[in-house]
Amino acid sequence: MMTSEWLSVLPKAELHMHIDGSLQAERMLQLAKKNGIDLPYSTVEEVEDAYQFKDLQSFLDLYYLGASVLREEDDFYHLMMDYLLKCREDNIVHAEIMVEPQTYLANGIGFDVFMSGFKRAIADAKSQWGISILLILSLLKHTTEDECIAVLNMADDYSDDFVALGMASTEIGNPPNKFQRLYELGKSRGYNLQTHSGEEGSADLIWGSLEAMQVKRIDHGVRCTDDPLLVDHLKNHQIPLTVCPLSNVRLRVFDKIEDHNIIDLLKKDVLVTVNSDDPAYFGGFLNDNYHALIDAFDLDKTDVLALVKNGFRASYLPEDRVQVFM
Ligand code: ES4
Ligand code: ZN
Repeated sequence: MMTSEWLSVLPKAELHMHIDGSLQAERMLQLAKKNGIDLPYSTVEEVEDAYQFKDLQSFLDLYYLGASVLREEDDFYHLMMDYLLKCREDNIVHAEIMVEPQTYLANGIGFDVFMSGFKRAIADAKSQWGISILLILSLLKHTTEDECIAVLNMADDYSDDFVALGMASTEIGNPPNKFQRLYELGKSRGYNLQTHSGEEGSADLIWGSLEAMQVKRIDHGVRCTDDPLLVDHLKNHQIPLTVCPLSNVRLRVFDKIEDHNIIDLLKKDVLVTVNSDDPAYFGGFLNDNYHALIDAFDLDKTDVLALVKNGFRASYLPEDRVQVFM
């Protein structure tokens, strides 16, 4: 019998989590009030009622609105600490967290403000209970390549704090070749390369991400199943997909969790991992995502362990650290 106790004590990794997507309704309302930001909601219920998304864009509009309440160093500290406390609850022992500077820069907030808050929270969590955290510099596909390069340059002062360069936001209309130069620069500066791809967009965009952006890890990637040759390629090269089951249902990539293809991909030996994406918006943190899959596909412990181990194998941890969890 697989109990939720068994799942919750199992050490896990999370590789696809946007820090702004972990901003919970209560914290959002508290920060809006403190910072004098007008939001179209005044109660937790009103915030959560607004989270009915018809596609990626309808989500992104509310996601950037939510993040607009973050202003001071302490706000970023609390945002990060709230998520790290959730990690402790879910027994996430290693997390690779996406930070999106462009969202904050647009509100007039500099790297020094948000990075100090994030780093202070991470240092506190490390000293209080011990957790492994890596940060991913995530740029936004709906902005220009020149803007992204400017932010990559600003991040030079924090290059020791970011393990990888990634991209999120709107993939349709913003194809991989738009960012070829950005990724060449990222590679030359030693970042691991990843990107969101094949969430709403087609398998072609995943091929483009592998070729034009030279990425070695794909966020989402679930549309790969439209192209069997691509599925073979992902399997043969063990290119990780950081899959987000509840997100995919909430953003209508799949109608219902039973239609999700992650278990088919797992059985085909594609390196799929389970993640929460934007847990405050999509109705669940990491363990909720595992539980949704366990219930929908009647998974046994062997299946769950395979998914959990994939989370470590697909991580940017050095091989000797990965082995600890095999
Ligand atoms: C995102 Cl689910 C998703 N897709 C693309 N960009 C994003 N940013 C935050 N969540
Ligand atoms: Zn994402």
